[in-house]
Amino acid sequence: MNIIVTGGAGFIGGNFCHYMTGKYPEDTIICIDKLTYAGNMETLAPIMEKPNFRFIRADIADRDAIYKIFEEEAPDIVVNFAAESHVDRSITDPEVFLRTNIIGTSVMLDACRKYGIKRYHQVSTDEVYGDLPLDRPDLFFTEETPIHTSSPYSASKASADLLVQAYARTYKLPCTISRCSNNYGPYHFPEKLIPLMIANALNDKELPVYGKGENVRDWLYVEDHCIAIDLIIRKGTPGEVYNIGGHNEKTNLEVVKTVLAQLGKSEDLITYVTDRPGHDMRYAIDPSKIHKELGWLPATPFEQGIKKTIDWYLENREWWENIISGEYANYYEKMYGNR
Ligand code: NAD
Ligand code: TDX
Repeated sequence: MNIIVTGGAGFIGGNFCHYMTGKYPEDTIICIDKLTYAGNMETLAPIMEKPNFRFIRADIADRDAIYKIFEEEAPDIVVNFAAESHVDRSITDPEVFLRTNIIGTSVMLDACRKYGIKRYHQVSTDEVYGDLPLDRPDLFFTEETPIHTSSPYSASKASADLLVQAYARTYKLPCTISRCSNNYGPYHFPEKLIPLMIANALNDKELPVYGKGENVRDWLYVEDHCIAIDLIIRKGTPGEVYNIGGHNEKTNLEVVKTVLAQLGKSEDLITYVTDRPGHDMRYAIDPSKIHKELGWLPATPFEQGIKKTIDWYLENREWWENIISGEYANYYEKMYGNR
């Protein structure tokens, strides 16, 4: 099979390309990525020479470029990871989120309609459900929870989901959607909580915790997300949404303290900074549908996953130090300079 993976030079898409090229030598993975600030060819370096992997630099919102790729590659399956993915950036500059996450998704869907496809899979997020209160630990997001977004990022991802559902119903396009909780693991860009805290701690820099650090996220090791998507594209029912989550809720402060403890660094590095505007309080996924229908369960417990992740950042300093020394340095100054 020919499988197009968009956004494969990013965090989760990159891990997915590693996973799929290793597991299915008979399939061809064609990675399409625009290489924005978040795309990194170093992430793909270990698989670039594999005979079943190809990289094409293209923008998913560029209709001509995408149609040409479909004509040449005749994909059976498309998995759309490509997105602007950082909530803080969406608050500062929403427009590019609308272009990539909404227009880009519509171009990918149109290409699938025009050239035909066995499956289109949209990689979405639990953030489309909004947030849950801290004092109701009994509440979880199910696939029936209404869309209720908070940030320009989540609004753009929810818009994309609605488009996918419209194409599935109106044009009978065989689509699936997955909505996953927060991922962590290797190749995670150091603007997101866990890799930022690891990098700052290793550099003895302050660890900026938003507000009181009491917001809760449901953390899933990235490989478990990749396994779930692989199951959905092969065995999931077209037209369905699948929630993916680890039942692994932690406050941000717990996560930050875990990172510091593992690195043997002092909690004095923690600095409380101005909260994110519109900051979602708690995300918590009910993954029972994907468990019952496809037999998926997370394989990596947090204690094991966070250790593997920290070890990876220790062993791959060059990967993240190159990022920090580049464009990202300017972004960091802009985002945290006056906080
Ligand atoms: P990322 O920011 O690390 O990677 C995004 C990739 O998309 C980058 O390689 C970037 O170059 C590429 N890209 C951006 N705009 C593009 C465009 N117009 N055309 C082609 N490529 C483009 O993001 P991530 O954390 O790996 O997230 C991947 C997907 O998973 C996103 O759709 C995100 O919404 C979703 N998701 C992420 C998480 C998480 O915790 N990180 C959780 C749930 C869902
Ligand atoms: O410096 C920081 N300090 C801090 O306290 C950063 C970067 C984050 N935080 C907090 C904000 C959140 O409560 O940590 C939590 C996690 O923040 P992010 O890593 O930015 O992730 P989040 O906002 O939860 O969104 C993530 O999960 C869902 C991904 O970035 C999205 O792409 C995904 O859809």
